[in-house]
Amino acid sequence: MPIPVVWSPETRRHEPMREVWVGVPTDGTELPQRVDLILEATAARERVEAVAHDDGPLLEVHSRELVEHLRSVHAEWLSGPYVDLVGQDRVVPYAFPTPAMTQGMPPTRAAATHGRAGEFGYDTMTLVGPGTWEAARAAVDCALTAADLVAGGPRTAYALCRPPGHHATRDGYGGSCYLNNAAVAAQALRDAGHDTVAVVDLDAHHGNGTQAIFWERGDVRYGSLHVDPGAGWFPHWFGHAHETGTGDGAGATRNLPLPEGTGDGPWLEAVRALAEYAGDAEALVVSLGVDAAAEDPESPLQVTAEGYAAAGRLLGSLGLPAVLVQEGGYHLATIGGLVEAYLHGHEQAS
Ligand code: SP5
Ligand code: ZN
Repeated sequence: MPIPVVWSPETRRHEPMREVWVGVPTDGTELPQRVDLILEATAARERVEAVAHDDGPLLEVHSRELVEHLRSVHAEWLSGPYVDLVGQDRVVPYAFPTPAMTQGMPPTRAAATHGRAGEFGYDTMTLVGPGTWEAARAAVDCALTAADLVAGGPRTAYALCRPPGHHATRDGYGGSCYLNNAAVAAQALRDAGHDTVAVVDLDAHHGNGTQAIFWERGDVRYGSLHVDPGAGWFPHWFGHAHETGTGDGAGATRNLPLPEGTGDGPWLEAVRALAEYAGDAEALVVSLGVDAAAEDPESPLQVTAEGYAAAGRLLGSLGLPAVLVQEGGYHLATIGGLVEAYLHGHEQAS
């Protein structure tokens, strides 16, 4: 059955402006055009506009503090002295209450907006501007609407989420991600009665946020293949093979870090291993980042469109109800084709 595309025009409203990387303002990579390029490449498919959902499943995977911060912080920034003082309207943290500073002492919430920004944002690359909240919240509605479509039976739906989500933790945002769309989809599938859900993350980067959210849970498994953080790649501190979960989640996390330059052969070997790992779950969420592609400027993996199609066939052949959630993918000339290649492979096999 052809896979429908769930989308929202609101997801275009987030404009990253720039990413501050190692102190240098670089151009934003996670651009609104990504939505239109993917819509274009999937134009033959049925389109479903996302339906507004309440915050239910969102607040099962994120703290209310993070959600309220993201909802209100941009207006607060505008009402402060920042636009005049610093000359730009994006919320950007500059100091972070990490253990290096707190040393076990409980920090008091910062009074200043630019201080509080560092309590929720964990990097300097992920700016909050006008429309960021509306886009991130609309992306969650895309994921939830897609989950509604598949909850009834063995059907697959693709959620064209933007901004992406897999780096967003329960309490924090970063890595171009604000709200964790894939985690929300997994939670919604759990709430719809699927006892075990597997998240398979194909994005070139490790989804530290999704891993963190389900770290102590056995009912949602997380499996990821990604460029090895041990070779120097974001998210640096997470994504190693020795991270396998704890408590009820012991053994429910599986990381397959790959060397720089990995191409279709070994990449698909890893996808096969994750498909096997996911196979006996009752429902599937795929974090569909297409930044592992050879052309992508943000990762050193060398996967082709045929590789993504083959990954689709491997995961589609599991025959599970599946929500496919857009994550990264930054090479504007090819992202649409890569997404379509995956969707075609998945539906062929399922
Ligand atoms: C969802 C996703 O794929 N997030 C990617 C986050 C990783 N970003 C790390 C960026 C590091 C350097 N970027 C240089 C940008 C030049 N414009
Ligand atoms: Zn990525």
